[in-house]
Amino acid sequence: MNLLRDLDEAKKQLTGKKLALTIGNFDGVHLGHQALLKDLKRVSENYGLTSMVLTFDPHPRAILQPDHPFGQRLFPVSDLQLQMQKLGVEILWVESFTERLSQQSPEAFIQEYLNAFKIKYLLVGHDFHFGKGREGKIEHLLSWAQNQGVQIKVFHPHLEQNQRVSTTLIRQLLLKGEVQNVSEYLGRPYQVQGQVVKGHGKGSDWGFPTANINISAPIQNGVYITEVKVDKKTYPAVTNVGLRPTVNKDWDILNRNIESHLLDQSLDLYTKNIEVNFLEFIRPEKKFDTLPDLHKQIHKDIELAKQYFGLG
Ligand code: RBF
Ligand code: MG
Repeated sequence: MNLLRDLDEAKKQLTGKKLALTIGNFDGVHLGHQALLKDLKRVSENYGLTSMVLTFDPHPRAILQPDHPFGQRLFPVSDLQLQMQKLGVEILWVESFTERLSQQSPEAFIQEYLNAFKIKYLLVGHDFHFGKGREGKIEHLLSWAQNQGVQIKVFHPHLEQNQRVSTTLIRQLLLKGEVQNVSEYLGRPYQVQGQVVKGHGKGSDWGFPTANINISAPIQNGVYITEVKVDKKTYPAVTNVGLRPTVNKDWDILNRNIESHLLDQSLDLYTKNIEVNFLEFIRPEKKFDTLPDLHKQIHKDIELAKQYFGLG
């Protein structure tokens, strides 16, 4: 897969290429996105076109609505790149989303980003908008396409178990801890990645060493059955997401922590980069009256996770 980073690079690399293009955020590359990308690939193969995805980073919402609760991406751009590659996309163009781009009229966007290229097929989601204030609508594209001889396809929401799959749906499920449903809509588990930092080491003292990462993730606080990937190996685990109210005196909201205990392992993962895949929700995080109560519960959580993995 070829990676493009800006308009100049795109102009240089795409001269003479006939394109099957799609434009969008593709945050999460969920099953709906995957269906659309398969259509892009099929059409490009059938008609001898080069398949290309144009996407933006940061997510336009982060610039347009900085206070929006869904400002944060579900998955980083590096993951988007990986998924696009897996799906056989030939060119991925990640354009910087800037103030300037956000102020561009729909006409200017068409002029600068579409007319510069030989687009034969343009595939967009039904809710696609572009240009300043989301003023650019699919109707704009349809009349442009008619003049240019471009074929346009508007992709309708993908249904899975009678649900329209969308990034918003996935976000809502994550905020309820429903990670099993999330996996079904994503086609893979929700995951976070980060570098293991020093905890206060109490987990080890209490017989359940943990690997902590300090990243914010748009997921419900609670205890989950997970898989932790590190150094290309996968370990069954149990993970607490939250504020540790039992031990944290002033429940520092900013100090949200993702803490994983690897089942039947005693690895020191300090400074390693780990990936936590969320498989099942066990229970919400809770403030216990005493430490022994907390420990008893954590040992129950560990037992439940072991049963899930058939670890007796
Ligand atoms: N801390 C809490 O205050 N409440 C919890 O419900 C809670 N559940 C946990 C479940 C698991 C499986 C693990 C590994 C940790 C949990 N913790 C919880 C965090 C716990 O307080 C922390 O691991 C120790 O303080 C050691 O850092
Ligand atoms: Mg720890």
